[in-house]
Amino acid sequence: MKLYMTQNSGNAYKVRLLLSMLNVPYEKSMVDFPGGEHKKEPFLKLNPRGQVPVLEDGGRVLWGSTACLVYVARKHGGDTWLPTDPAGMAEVAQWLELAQNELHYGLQWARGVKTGIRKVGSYEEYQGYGNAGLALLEGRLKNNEWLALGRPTVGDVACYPYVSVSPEGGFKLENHPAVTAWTKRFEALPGWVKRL
Ligand SMILES: N[C@@H](CCC(=O)N[C@@H](CS)C(=O)NCC(=O)O)C(=O)O
Repeated sequence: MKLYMTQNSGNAYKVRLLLSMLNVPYEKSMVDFPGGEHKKEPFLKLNPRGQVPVLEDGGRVLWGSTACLVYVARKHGGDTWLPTDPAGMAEVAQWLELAQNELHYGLQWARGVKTGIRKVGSYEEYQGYGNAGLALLEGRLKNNEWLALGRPTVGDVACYPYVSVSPEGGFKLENHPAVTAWTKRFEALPGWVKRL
């Protein structure tokens, strides 16, 4: 497998985490963001959205962290990280949904504004979405060790990266003790790797 990524991409980090936790060998292909490689051919053939991550496996090309997580989990993790029974799969999908909405457009974009990567949009609006996401996670994790099914799943993998760096976006994780404890539990899982 080949993972197209950048050093700073939290969405690519999700895929790196799962590949490492499942012990799947892969090659990293670093995309030159400053040089605009992701917005030109031939990269646009891999992902017409012009974004990382992209995963290539034996001629199959998948873009977007959710698709990559689903593929890796089902191909290498059996039912453990993403089951196929309707209720179990849907329970996990709720957290994939949160990761793609409040966490991405809230936590990540607020962080983008604070760190100067993102030049457009309203910090206050992003902060509102992000805080709504953190409150939702806190509510769930107050009484549950993991987001779904009582065990780590791709739901946790998808939510962890942008939560873990949310203080860089001005979010106060100390106000969310259950979320903080969950990040520590996640970091203790076998195969967990640091951001690059
Ligand atoms: N929903 C996509 C979002 C991907 C995304 O926003 N990737 C960022 C890096 S973390 C990117 O490539 N940004 C460049 C751009 O959007 O032009 C996913 O989950 O993979």
